[in-house]
Amino acid sequence: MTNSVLILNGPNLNMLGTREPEVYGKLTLADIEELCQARAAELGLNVDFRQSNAEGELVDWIQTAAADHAAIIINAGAYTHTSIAILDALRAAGLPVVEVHLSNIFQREEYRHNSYISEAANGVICGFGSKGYELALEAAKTLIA
Ligand code: CA2
Repeated sequence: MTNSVLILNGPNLNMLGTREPEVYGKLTLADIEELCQARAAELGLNVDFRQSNAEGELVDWIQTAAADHAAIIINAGAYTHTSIAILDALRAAGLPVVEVHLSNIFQREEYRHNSYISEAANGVICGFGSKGYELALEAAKTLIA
């Protein structure tokens, strides 16, 4: 049984740290990956941390996730609010799913209040900035056990 967690990041999250620090924090995505690697080591997990701006690439990664990973953590960025394709892939993956968002999407524009992803997620963490990724790893550990 693998202890590897696939952490997926969607469109524009590669821009973290360059703009809108008041919404998304000051850390870059590389900083967040470092936090995840450190927390995962404490939890006895391995992390495979990826980002793509392409919806199809995210779907491809979800489709093959079960071969090498025990759980998926996903911040699908704006695809959260639009992508039935990612929802369908997550449903078919057969793995525990933790949805994470840096910002509290419910405090923001109405079009961010709906998440298609949530229907396939065991749970959702939002509004805690980069700490949410660490919380998601703890949740993933519980779901894998
Ligand atoms: O709060 C989150 O984590 C989001 O998933 C972030 C997405 C947004 O579309 C979701 O509604 C909520 C956007 C990430 C884009 O981040 C940027 C950061 C700096 C500069 C440009 C974009």
